[in-house]
Amino acid sequence: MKLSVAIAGSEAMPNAFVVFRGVEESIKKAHELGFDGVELALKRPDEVSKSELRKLLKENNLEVSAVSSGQVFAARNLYFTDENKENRKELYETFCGFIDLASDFGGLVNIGRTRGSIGDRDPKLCENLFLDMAHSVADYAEKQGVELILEPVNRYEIDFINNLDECSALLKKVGRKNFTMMPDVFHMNIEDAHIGESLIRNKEYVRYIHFADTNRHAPGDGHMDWDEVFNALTSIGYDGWTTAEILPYPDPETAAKRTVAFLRGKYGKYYS
Ligand code: LER
Ligand code: MN
Repeated sequence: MKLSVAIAGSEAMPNAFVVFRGVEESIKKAHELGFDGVELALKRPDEVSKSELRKLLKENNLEVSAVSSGQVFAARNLYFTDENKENRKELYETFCGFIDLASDFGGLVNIGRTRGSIGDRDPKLCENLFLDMAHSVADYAEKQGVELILEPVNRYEIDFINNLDECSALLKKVGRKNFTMMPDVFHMNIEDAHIGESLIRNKEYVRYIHFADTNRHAPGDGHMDWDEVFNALTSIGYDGWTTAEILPYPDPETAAKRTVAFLRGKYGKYYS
């Protein structure tokens, strides 16, 4: 497995759930502290220049693990279940931009809160709005060799697709090879009855994973059963990215250092 850390541009909102802010400084820090990659949490595709990014990654011997889109929802209020035509167009164009970026860097684009909520609307209508946008972005992504990864998110942040079973059921309806799943063990701790069993039951779709402890602090700083997480991932043959998407507590550097020390220490054999 490989270890990545979520980062964002310097003006990212507090709820971006990233460790470091400012792309250039973050990439340097991630390298210094012992990560293999960075997940780019972006509001807009043009926040980073491809040539600048390529240079920084090369200098720091890092990869992009994925492009994530939570801020497109949190800061721009764009989401898959929106009925408004203009907003849908803007969302589609934003995702095409992320897909273009991912076609050179990492090959994966996440859909977390950006799927949007249901609220008091008809759930079937919302599902159809989601599927319509999912098919459009999957078609574009397929041409670019990129995959979309849908993230189950806990009920306190969104009311649509909270656990892995719900996500798999929706992914079956999406029915595209390049549209799979990104579990986040922080959300799973709230929503899935059993983390290990749920990962195993939904293994067909598990493509990428977010790591945080139960309190969203660095892995090892809460009461997550990490043996269970690693045993389940090993049993399904998972050998991809594990990305720390945690609160920068007590400060970004300490949170990142504690993540690396814990995962490369106690669970080092999974990262060699
Ligand atoms: C939000 O809680 C989260 O986990 C992000 O990865 C998705 O927007
Ligand atoms: Mn997450």
